[in-house]
Amino acid sequence: MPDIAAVKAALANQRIETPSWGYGNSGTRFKVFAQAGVPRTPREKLDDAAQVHEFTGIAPKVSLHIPWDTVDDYAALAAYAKERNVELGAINSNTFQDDDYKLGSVCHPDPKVRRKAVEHLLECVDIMDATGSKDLKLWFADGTNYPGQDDIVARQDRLAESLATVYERLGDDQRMLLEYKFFEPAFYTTDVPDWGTSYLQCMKLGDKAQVVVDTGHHAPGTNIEYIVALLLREGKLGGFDFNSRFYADDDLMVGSADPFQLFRILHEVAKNGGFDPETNVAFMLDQCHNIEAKIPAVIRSVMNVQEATAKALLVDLDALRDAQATGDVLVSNAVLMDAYNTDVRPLLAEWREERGMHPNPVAGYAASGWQERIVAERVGGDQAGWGA
Ligand code: AOS
Ligand code: ZN
Ligand code: ZN
Repeated sequence: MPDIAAVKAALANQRIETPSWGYGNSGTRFKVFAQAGVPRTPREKLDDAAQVHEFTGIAPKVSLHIPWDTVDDYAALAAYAKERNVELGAINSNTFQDDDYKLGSVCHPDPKVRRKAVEHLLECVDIMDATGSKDLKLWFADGTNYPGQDDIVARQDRLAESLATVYERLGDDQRMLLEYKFFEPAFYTTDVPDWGTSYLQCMKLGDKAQVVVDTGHHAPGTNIEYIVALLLREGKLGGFDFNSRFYADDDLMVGSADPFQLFRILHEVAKNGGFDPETNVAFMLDQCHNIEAKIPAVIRSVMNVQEATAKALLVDLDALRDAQATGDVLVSNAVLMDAYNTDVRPLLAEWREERGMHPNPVAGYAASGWQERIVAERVGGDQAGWGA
């Protein structure tokens, strides 16, 4: 069995990035349910993210979304984050909330619209320079609704050209992470629908372009861990947008719909070096908490990833390899299931206590008084954008 001290040491290296938009009000296209105490400014989002980090110990980074998190002085925002014991993570671009983008952004048939979209992406890199962020995370709502509406290959060419311009602008230690999603908002074609398209675009761009796997962006039944294993093998897994789905891109708490799938994904990550700092996989959440309290939901999500990680680290890889080599199907499967069925909560409570933390982050946060304070002090909270 894996050595528990080694498992605990590996857990100490884990870093999960939480999304600024997860702290704001969000909803569906039918209704946004406003909650008391939600942040009114990017700084207040950072204040809340700092609470998540304080009670979990593994969530020191916060992703920003531009223009939702626009401020006058990004360096000052990064300094504010540091004062709160967190730091700014990926910069997420937004080329999907402007009338000009009705027919697409970086794939739009009109070069003027493409230029506008690229200018926005370049501005995001400027922001990265100011904040010290290393990752530009790109998701494009581009696509078509009707057969014949536009030329599929020409749109790929426009995408490649637009991305190349932004790629050239990246600093040596900056990356571009290209997300894919097989549907929504377009109904017929989507310009980056799957990992293959993202991979092909990234491969042509170079080493600083990698694929992001958003766990909510696949057709039902897709074997996501298989995609993860292949991308790790190619050195092209840039990161995750973690969330859960029952039907579409639900953006529910990671590990809530299918904790076994999360375990299987993290097993492939663990087995294929994805937790090694050199591999540089960004473990991000991309969630919206429409009906549940936001900070406790983010804490719960971080804990769900941590629990699945602990189980993945408990897989006896030697026993697994032996069983696989001898073709012992039942033992191979049993090795995985033994790890998955282990209750790691006592181990994690002990791990937290060893670090001077509350053994139960949800209870620790509830007892802290922070929720009561923000409900009393903040009036008129910010909207996250929507339930994206
Ligand atoms: C959209 O479905 C993607 O998941 C993006 O990551 C998006 O930018 C994010 O959800 C915030 O809206
Ligand atoms: Zn996403
Ligand atoms: Zn999404």
